[in-house]
Amino acid sequence: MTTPAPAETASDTQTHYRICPLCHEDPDRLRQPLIRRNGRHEPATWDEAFALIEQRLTPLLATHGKDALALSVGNPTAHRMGLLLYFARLARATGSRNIFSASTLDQMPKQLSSGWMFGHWLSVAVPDIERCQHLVILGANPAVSNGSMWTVPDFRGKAKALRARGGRLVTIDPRRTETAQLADEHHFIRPGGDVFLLAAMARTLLDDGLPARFERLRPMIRGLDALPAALADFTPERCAPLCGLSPEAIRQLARGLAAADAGCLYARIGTCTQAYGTLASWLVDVINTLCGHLDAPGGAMFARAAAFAQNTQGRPGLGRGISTGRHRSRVSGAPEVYGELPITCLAEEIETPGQGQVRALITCATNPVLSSPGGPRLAQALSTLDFMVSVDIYLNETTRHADVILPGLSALEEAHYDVAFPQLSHRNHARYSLPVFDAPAGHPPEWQTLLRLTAIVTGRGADADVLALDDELLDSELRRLAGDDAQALRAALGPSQGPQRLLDIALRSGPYGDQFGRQPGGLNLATLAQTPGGIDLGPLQPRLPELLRTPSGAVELAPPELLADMARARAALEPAPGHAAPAEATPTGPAAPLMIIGRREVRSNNSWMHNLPTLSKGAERCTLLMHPDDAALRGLAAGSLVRVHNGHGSVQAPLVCTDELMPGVVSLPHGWGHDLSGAQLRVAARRPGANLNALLDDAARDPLSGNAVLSGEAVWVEPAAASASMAAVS
Ligand SMILES: Nc1nc2c(c(=O)[nH]1)N[C@H]1C(S)=C(S)[C@@H](COP(=O)(O)OP(=O)(O)OC[C@H]3O[C@@H](n4cnc5c(=O)[nH]c(N)nc54)[C@H](O)[C@@H]3O)O[C@H]1N2
Ligand SMILES: Nc1nc2c(c(=O)[nH]1)N[C@H]1C(S)=C(S)[C@@H](COP(=O)(O)OP(=O)(O)OC[C@H]3O[C@@H](n4cnc5c(=O)[nH]c(N)nc54)[C@H](O)[C@@H]3O)O[C@H]1N2
Ligand SMILES: [Mo]
Repeated sequence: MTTPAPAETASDTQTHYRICPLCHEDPDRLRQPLIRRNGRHEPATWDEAFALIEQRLTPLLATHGKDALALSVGNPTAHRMGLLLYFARLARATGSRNIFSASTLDQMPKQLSSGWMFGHWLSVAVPDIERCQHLVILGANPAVSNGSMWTVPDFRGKAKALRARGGRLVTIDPRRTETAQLADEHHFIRPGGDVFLLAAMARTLLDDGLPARFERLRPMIRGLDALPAALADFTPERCAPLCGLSPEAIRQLARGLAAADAGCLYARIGTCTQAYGTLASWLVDVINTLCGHLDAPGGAMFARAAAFAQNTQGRPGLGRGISTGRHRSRVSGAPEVYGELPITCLAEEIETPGQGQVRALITCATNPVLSSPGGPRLAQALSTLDFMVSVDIYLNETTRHADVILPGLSALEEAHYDVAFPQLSHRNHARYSLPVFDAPAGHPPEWQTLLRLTAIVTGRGADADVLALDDELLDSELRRLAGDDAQALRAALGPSQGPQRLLDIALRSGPYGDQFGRQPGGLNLATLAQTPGGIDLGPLQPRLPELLRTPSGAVELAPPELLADMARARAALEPAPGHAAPAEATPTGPAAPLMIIGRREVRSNNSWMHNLPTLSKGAERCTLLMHPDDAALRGLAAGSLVRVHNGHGSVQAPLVCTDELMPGVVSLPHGWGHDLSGAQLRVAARRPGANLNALLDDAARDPLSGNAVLSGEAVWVEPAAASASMAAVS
């Protein structure tokens, strides 16, 4: 299933990229809707596309009910104001329980543990790096990723400044990453072993006695008393084999943090995408709290975002908290978390007949055929759907299954405000960017496309007046928020519509806002738009207890769900009678499995930037990294093509030998595998790379958050067929 190489050369394609290495100029980026007819995607008008959606979706929903329509939304949504604000409206309007997203391939464990501890899903503590003197980074590579659940532009510059002022940077990762190369100290960790490292660190802190700095937090927290028992079994000695760090190193990491006046432990995707993701995410905040670094300058602090932040709304210091499991997935019984089900449940929900079976799907800015474990299975399932719509800018591995593809505008053709990221920022700020180019005539912005889909699924039809619908939705939201003042607020907003209007409301009613005139000089969209570089709202400020929205009004240090889940980790600690501990039992010979992890790269963004010549030229990036000793043991030559396989799949990639990998661990980046027929990604197809997710188990999840396990799956590596190997090296 290989797409034939296109006739044009790389230099032909490069002439299309005069402005910037964004997809704006990519000739493969879709500029009009596509409809699939007789297995081929053909250009169509917007009216034809929406009419077909109405014609197919309406009877399907009438016959099979709301849950027959699933929605799946992906990462670029977070970077487009219209998508983020209006996808939520569409999802709500469908009333479907089958809502999926890339969050369960990513940060759901951190959102869940933060929700339980602080009362809201986006109350996530981030390092105050500009004042930090001791930063420990676990399972994250901000030098490449630019920070995640931590908005921190120019991480490199900030890391260097931290060291220049005498601070210390420590990294813990199965790979000596680009971030590790900036650090004073690096430790390897066994993939999936974080909960054991963190529990042993927390136990060390309790054993040592908490620093005086902790006393500031004591009156604001609940559950401290439950920790000693929960952590009792997790001695550094028992945890060491499971995490791969020595007991001395574990103690020293805990004591280093406790001794620092301004210190912070930051952990990210490496600690989330594993079977103990929520436990690990929680223990990170437990450690920061026990050290007294939570909510302290230079420690782990909370942003106060100018707009859209739930933790700036409602009654300060108290709230309903969060809940999960309001419904469960039909086939596996996975609990709903933050309104979603795990994306790795989507395939089985399509495959399994019965009441509530998923028969239709709307995808929005997501490519789960490559980005989710079990992608080949999902692709097969998508091909059996009765109807599929993709709101997407490419005909790719996922959208090739869609009956209708509805493309958005290029990022340069729309205004932008980051709805989510300022809530996770290392510094408070607000920035609004105006479009660089006018939108092409007749091409609706994505918020209007999503509203038209909303109109269709709510029975108003494809010809509904979407601007009237926008007004209507706004009015009902204003009534809910402002009650009797709704009319006055509406009048104060003027004639704007869509995401801009929502942004204006959010800014004006936000913590720096003009409060619709009651706070002269405060923020509104008009003033922000006049400051193209954005407005610096200053360093992070302590926010406890005001930020909290827990029912108790305290930081919940020991949520019952997490205490209960510690039993799983405890079971892994205790070797079965007469057996060696799991880590010690791991075979080490040439036939031994290796543990596979992923990797990010500056020139690649998940699965969708491989079609841009500027980013894809140069050395092959989809390579398998392996420690030289592991390669020697298996007789594998550096530069050769190797086959990586297990019970889930088999892929091939060129081998790179490097001691930056922990022995026993191999690394392959995700988002590759552009050799599936029916996609139109002509540059990417030339060097398709291998799909890491074809090797991962789509049934492996963190039971609390539903997050997929992406780290530590066992694989075997052997030389690929000799003929294929020659082709790859030539
Ligand atoms: N093994 C492994 N798998 C992983 C990860 C990992 O570390 N290891 N990382 C996971 C993470 S953190 C994430 S976030 C997910 C990402 O997974 P997804 O959310 O599925 O994101 P992508 O695969 O990048 O696909 C993005 C899609 O959005 C489309 N798109 C781009 N811009 C726009 C736009 O402006 N509008 C619209 N409508 N569409 C647009 C692209 O064409 C593409 O189809 O991958 C996850 N998968
Ligand atoms: N250039 C670029 N930037 C990106 C992206 C991209 O694809 N390219 N993706 C964006 C997205 S969607 C996200 S979510 C963020 C992610 O941002 P980061 O969290 O910084 O992501 P990674 O670079 O994948 O770093 C994860 C690290 O965890 C390590 N790791 C793997 N398994 C384990 C484990 O079991 N335990 C521990 N402790 N570590 C482990 C990996 O070796 C890797 O170094 O990046 C964002 N930024
Ligand atoms: Mo992500």
